[in-house]
Amino acid sequence: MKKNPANNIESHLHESRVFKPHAAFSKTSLIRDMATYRRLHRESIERPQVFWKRASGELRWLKKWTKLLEWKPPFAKWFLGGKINVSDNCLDRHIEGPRRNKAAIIWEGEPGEKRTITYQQLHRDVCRFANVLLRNKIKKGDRVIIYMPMIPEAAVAMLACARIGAVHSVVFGGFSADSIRDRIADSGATAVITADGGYRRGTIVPLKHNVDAALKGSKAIKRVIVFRRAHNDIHIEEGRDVWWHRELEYVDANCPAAALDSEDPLFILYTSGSTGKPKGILHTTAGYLLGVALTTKYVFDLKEADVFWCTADVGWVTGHSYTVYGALANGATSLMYEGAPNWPDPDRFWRIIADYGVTVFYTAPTAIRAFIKWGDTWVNKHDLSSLRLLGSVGEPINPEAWMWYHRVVGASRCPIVDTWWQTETGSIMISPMPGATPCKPGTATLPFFGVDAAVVDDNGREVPADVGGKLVIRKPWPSMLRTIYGDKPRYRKQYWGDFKGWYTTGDGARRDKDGYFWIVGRIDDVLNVAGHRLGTSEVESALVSHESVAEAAVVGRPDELKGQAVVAFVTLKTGAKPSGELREKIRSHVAHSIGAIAKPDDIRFSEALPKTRSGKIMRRLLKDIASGNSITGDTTTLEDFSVLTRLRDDEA
Ligand code: 7RM
Repeated sequence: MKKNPANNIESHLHESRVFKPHAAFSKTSLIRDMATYRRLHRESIERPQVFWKRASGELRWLKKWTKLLEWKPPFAKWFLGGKINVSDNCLDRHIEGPRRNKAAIIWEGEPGEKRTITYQQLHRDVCRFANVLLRNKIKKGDRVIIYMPMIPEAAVAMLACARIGAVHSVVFGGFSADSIRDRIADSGATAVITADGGYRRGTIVPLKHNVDAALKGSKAIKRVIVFRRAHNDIHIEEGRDVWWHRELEYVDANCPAAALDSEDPLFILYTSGSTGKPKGILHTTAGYLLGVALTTKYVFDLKEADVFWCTADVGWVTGHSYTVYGALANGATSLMYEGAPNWPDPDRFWRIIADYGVTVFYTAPTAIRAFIKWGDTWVNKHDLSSLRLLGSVGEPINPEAWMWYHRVVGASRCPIVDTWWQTETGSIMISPMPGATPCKPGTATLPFFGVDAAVVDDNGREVPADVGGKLVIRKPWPSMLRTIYGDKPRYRKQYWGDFKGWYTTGDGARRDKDGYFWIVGRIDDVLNVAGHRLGTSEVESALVSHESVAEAAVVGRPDELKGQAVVAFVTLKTGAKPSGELREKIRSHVAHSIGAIAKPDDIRFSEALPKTRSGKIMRRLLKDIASGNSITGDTTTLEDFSVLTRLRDDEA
């Protein structure tokens, strides 16, 4: 254990397993060794002009940029003077060559329909739908809400907005009417693109119905365009609502991509703030596109024949950056699946991988922990030998889950890229290079090109190895957020308020002796036990490494003696039964693996944990429950409200 004079976050978990990339993988990869990675990373930081001039040459510019960066902290502009179009880069330039008839999107609906859409077809669909937007008086700069199921038309709608310069704001299809209403109000949107319904766990999600409820009593939305997906009964408001397929009858497929400014807004995506109203994260055109294009290429080591499956919904930033923009900018084949991973059975994902020969699979730790819970048999039933690379994003991946993913899904053959980034960063910031970086279970390893990441104490000094602190980014990067839509003061304060000119991520981290970054949890969630500051992820990883534990979340509860007591919410694997004895065993297991200081004072068994739709555990809500307080703050991003009610009923 390290001394802790500067009130830093302590680290108790030490992982010694190292997995080097297999020679066969490295041989054909873009970055084959650490020397190459380090040389390029150094160049990107020390000679950004050289690095970004070369990198930006991978995009098609309608007019070349003249100035790389204008940095008036905290406001950045990248690639000034350039004209470019995201949809042109994702579509038009591919159809001029051999990718014309390559699959751009392979889609499977939850009920089982299959569609393959080539680049040429997607281009045509996007052009026609862009003309539908124009016909409906949606123009450059207008904000458009997209509230769709995971169907190719969600991508078509996004790309069509991008084509004409309209600013999309995708609202996750699982969100309620309230969330839509808030986002319309905040963004000043004038149009909504939706579907009648979508499928989730065998039932129809009534999307159009939710939109109607959201629009009640408001005149802000002039047009609702409805795609027919589920054929459920819906109401059409004359003068406001139109059918997607009917509109297509009036347009042709000729729609030149608008020459947009590098800094023209591309989209707003709302993320829940810890309190109060959601924040509209604003991304612009050229820098964002370059960030996602470059990270997709290098982190997933893309090959022309890959079938790339990022399981994230397009309502989440990962869906924007990797399912849609990053994949298509690279001319890759992107797989989209509409429904739940356990519908009709817990092997749906593995079935899809086998059916389509998925080569690169990118998912979240929350899903991986669910797969573990459901059992290996579901995975082993299928031939997953097409897989060559696995990815993880969204939370720290517990070493236990990493090992399972590696062994059971990857057959000990596939590298795993644990990618750290945020809605705000736009693209992956910290990740292994799969052909070069030796991996350790639980760390996102090293920064991507152009990323100057550091772990610092409250005075902004870098902390020594294995001491925790705040994760900051010390230089602007092309795909960074530009502001919080309509709230510059909040943007300045939230992200740039701690250290002058440095971006505060809000995450706690430590670096090990090899310089690898280990995310220890959100700074706001750090526990303070008898003067020791502990990140949540190490304690949770210790819990998850117990054979009966599927998932865990730890929070602090005020304690007179210790400042905070550690309360662990634990869900058990199928077959394990809650008991006093098991509780004691788990407590000792934690004490044994990371030390007595982290031993939970209290373990609460629960069937589920409160999560966001993207699978992140909402510890803030558990904190309220653990302390016996009423729940405060925003709960609109909560996946399943009944989880909270059940957790509270357990208290009674
Ligand atoms: C892409 C995304 C961002 C927050 C971030 C972290 C956590 C994401 C990892 C991770 C550890 C990772 N955007 N996070 N990836 N923590 N290791 N590989 O998730 O805006 O929704 O969330 O997610 O706390 O700050 S997000």
